[in-house]
Order: sequence, then C-alpha cells, then structure tokens
Amino acid sequence: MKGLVIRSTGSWYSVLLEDTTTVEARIRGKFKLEDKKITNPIAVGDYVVLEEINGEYIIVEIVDRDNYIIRQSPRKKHHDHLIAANVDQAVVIATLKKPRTSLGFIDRFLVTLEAFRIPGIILFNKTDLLNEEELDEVGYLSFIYEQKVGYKCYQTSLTKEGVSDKIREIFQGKKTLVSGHSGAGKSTLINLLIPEVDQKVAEVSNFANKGVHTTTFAEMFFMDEDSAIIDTPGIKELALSEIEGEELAHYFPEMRAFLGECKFHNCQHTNEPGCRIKEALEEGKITEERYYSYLSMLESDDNRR
Ligand SMILES: Nc1nc2c(ncn2[C@@H]2O[C@H](COP(=O)(O)OP(=O)(O)O)[C@@H](O)[C@H]2O)c(=O)[nH]1
Ligand SMILES: [Mg+2]
Ligand SMILES: [Zn+2]
Repeated sequence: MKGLVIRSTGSWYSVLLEDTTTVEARIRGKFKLEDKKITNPIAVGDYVVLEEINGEYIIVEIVDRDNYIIRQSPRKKHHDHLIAANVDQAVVIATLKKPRTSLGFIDRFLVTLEAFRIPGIILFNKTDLLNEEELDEVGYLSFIYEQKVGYKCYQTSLTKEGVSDKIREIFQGKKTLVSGHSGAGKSTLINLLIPEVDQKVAEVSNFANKGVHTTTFAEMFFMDEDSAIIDTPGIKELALSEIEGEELAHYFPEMRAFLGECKFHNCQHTNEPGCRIKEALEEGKITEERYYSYLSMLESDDNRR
C-alpha cells in the first residue's frame, strides 16, 4: 500500500492513500537520512509504503525523495529537522510590520532553498499596514530580490484585498511549501486559496507583535488534485544546516557569476585582495544588504560545526 504523508505530529503520520482515504500510521524501525542526525525521519510530502498489521498502519518504507528541506533542530543540538519533502517551490511570506521579518530571515530561507535547489518566491504581505515610506521600502526590496537576485516578488494585503488570480496562479499545479514568521499570514493565505480548510488564524498580539503559535505541525492541503500547499509551523529562526563556509556564496545567485574570478581560489570574499565579489559590490551588482546577510551567515555559529 502506498500513500502520501500529509501531516506529521512527531509519532503519528496522516497518510493519504491512493483510494483517497486518510489513515493514521506509525513508523517501524529506523529510517536514516544519509549520515545526518535527524529528529524526525519522515516529513510531510514523503511518499511511503504502508503495511496493515493487526489493524494498525505501519510505515515500512520511504520512497526515494526528489528533494527535501531541513534546518537545524531548534530543540536538539547537532540534529536536523526535516521540514518537508518533494516540493516544487517555496513561498516565503514576509511582512515589514506585525511582525517585522528581517532580511536575515528571508536570506537564510532563500539560501536554504538554493542549497536544496528549490525555487523560491517572496510574498510581501500586510502592505495595508504600511505608510508611504514603508511602501517604498517594500518596493526597494522587491527591486533587489527580483532585479538583482532573481526571485519573483509579489505584494499582498490578504485580509483587505484577498488573493488575486495572479497569486492563485503561483500555486497552480505545484506542491508549494509556505513559510514565514508566525503571524505573517500563512493560514490566512491558505484559507483564501482553499476555503474548505478553515485554518485557525491567529490574533496577532499587539503587545509584542510576535504572533501567536497556532500551527504546530507541518500540514499539506490540496487546492485541487495537482496543487498542494504545505503550511509549516511558525518558524522563528531558520538555522542553516550543512552549508560550509566556502559553499555559501554559491547559494547567493547574484554572486555565482563571479565565483572563480577571485585571486584566491579559496576566497571567502571578506578582506582578501583581488576579490571579484567585493568588486561587484562596489559596482552595485551585488547589493550591500545581501552582502551583509552573506557575512552574517558566514560568521554565524551555524557554519562552525
Ligand atoms: N492588516 C493585515 N492583517 C493581516 C493580513 N494578512 C493576515 N493578517 C492578520 O494577521 C494575523 C496572523 O495571520 P495568520 O494567517 O494566522 O498568520 P500565520 O501565523 O502566518 O499563519 C491574523 O490576525 C490575520 O488576520 C494583511 O494582509 N493585513
Ligand atoms: Mg498559521
Ligand atoms: Zn572573493
């Protein structure tokens, strides 16, 4: 029996079978992901083989993945956490207000996507809350990410204007991972795209503007037969997994073109002489903002394991 994991709670997995029924299943035995230590061996989006034993459904095999996305486990040191498997693309919902999404968060997410070769799209939401100056900032960020880096960007105010056909089209025929800080509007978006889902939408706490945790487990929802959306639990921090210092620049698309042109082959593009990346920065081909993100990722503990 084969199925698709559409929800995982840690020890139980909801599996959609080929006959369109959903069963709750458990794992038997150990599943390994290469040589990594992972906190959860199976993720939403995994295709699995099931056996029915004494009326219980047991997952006995994971079908080879097209891709997967992991981050460092926020709870367990030196462990990774599987976020999802077999996705076609990922949308990151970013907000300048309530809560503020840092560029660092956006860039870390995009770097992770690059590392797993998953196309990324940025949706700037809650534009209704912004004054003129802040709207200019969104415009500027959209310009950077689209023109200088190459990610498609959209602006939305989901609660005020709903979803346009243009936004709906993004999700058509694909399996899309939706990420963003808790409170950014993930559930609101999914409810608009798939009204039957009726996901609980959080009250944004005015006090901290941090947003309240309502979704705890990743879950897959179907817009139609070939279009699925994966909601990820409120991710506050995305610690990169398994990206080595020298690799990092490869995951900044705007830097890729210049790699190999530095004087030193092992250049980390910080203070080395004859660095082509620094030159491109001077020429404005790489933006200060993105270069700053690069440096902070390079220096962060994530890369010193
Ligand atoms: N002003 C404004 N509020 C929004 C918008 N989109 C979502 N919200 C509100 O933000 C809060 C958090 O949304 P939710 O979808 O639960 O965020 P999630 O944590 O990412 O799933 C809810 O109160 C939504 O009504 C928007 O475009 N503008
Ligand atoms: Mg939510
Ligand atoms: Zn260099």
